[in-house]
Amino acid sequence: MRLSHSLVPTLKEIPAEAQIASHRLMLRAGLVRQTAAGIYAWLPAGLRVLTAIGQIVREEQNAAGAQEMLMPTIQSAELWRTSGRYDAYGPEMLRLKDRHGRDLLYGPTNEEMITDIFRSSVKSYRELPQNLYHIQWKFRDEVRPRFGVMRGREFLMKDAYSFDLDYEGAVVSYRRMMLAYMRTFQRLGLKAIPMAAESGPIGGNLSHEFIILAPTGESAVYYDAAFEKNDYMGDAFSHDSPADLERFFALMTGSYAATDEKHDAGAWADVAEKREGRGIEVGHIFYFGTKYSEPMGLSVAGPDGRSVAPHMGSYGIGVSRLVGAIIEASHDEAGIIWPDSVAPWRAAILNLKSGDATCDALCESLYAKFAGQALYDDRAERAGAKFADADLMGHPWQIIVGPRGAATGMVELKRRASGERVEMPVDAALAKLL
Ligand code: 5CA
Repeated sequence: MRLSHSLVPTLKEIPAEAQIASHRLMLRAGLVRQTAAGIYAWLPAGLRVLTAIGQIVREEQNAAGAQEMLMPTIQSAELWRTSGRYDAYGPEMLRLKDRHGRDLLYGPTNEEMITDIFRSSVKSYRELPQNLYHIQWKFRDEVRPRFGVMRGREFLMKDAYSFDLDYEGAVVSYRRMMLAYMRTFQRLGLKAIPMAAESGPIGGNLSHEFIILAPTGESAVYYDAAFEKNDYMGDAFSHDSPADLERFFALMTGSYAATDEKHDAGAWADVAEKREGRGIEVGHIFYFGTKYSEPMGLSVAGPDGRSVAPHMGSYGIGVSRLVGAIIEASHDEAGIIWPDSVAPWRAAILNLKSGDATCDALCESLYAKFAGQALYDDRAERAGAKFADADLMGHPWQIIVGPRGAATGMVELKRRASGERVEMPVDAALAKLL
């Protein structure tokens, strides 16, 4: 993208309405604009990040054997009455009426809908287990939407739903998702801690939240220092081996974490080294057994011919929240520091003298080689403004092209995370980045 003709409205001044770093930086870097309380438009740079995160989530869900589908945002109230949640959900649910006076709602989650779809087509235990997911917008009419996309009213969630014949099978599905989650967060450049959780209105009795550590996180978190080692990830565990998954789960739940230091004093007794930090919840998984399958009449023929209600789980990741969470975990005074895996562009090309024939030609040839993976700052701005915007936008690499170097085919390569700048021939810079 050429910055001169792009909608990347960066701001020098600090937006007064934003209380936390990620919200300020998302507005200042031109990623989003608020269109109503807790509702955001994703501008081109922001959408590229959201898409990159969604893609990593998708790849890890697929690797764990989950099938992608897409369910609608608008749901019928009738469906939610069959589970009893239409009345139970409360004012967080956005209720609508169509022209015939029928009650509809904008989905806050999809347990009922997937149960209904599954019920109409799956008849035998031989078709189990299955796991289905989608990445779709949700609406929750939060009392206090705040912190930008971290607590929005409309937000993008990946939600997956597992169906197993029995409890033992459901536990394997649950552990498989936990492994997929840890790999997902690792690829996003985040340290995540699975923390046993209350399951709340979604229901069930086996539930974990995934908390990522960020100094400005919403809640305090106390955790075993063992979580800081990420060496349990790698390829040491397979999604296909129940024994591996059991070992992995034991490792994950063998260390303790809680948002309340006083909670469960006994559990802390075994913790060698207790750490204290701040955290942001980026995912939440639940096993809830037959909570939906039974009242909604989902049953399959079991091995002995008798019908059984499948055991279910649901697994959420806050895809749009992750954009803010990653920034909370990775920024400095100058701006965002995108991990390579989710950056909107791999590099920015900074033309320090737009209009100079040598600089322009070198930048154009570089830009062409990146095939869409670079943002070209071709604006008629002074160098200082380009440096500031590139730091603010957080591109992992900056390729700085000035008239003196360009004359001899030299550019400067800056790594945003370390601030290190090295002068090198243009081909060497390309070889390093492509
Ligand atoms: N049905 C289950 C799992 S699919 C569910 O809805 N779980 S949840 O309520 O915990 O939401 C899943 C994830 O969505 C959360 O971990 C959080 O990361 C994200 N999320 C929830 N509410 C919001 C919100 N208001 N704004 C942004 N992200 C949110």
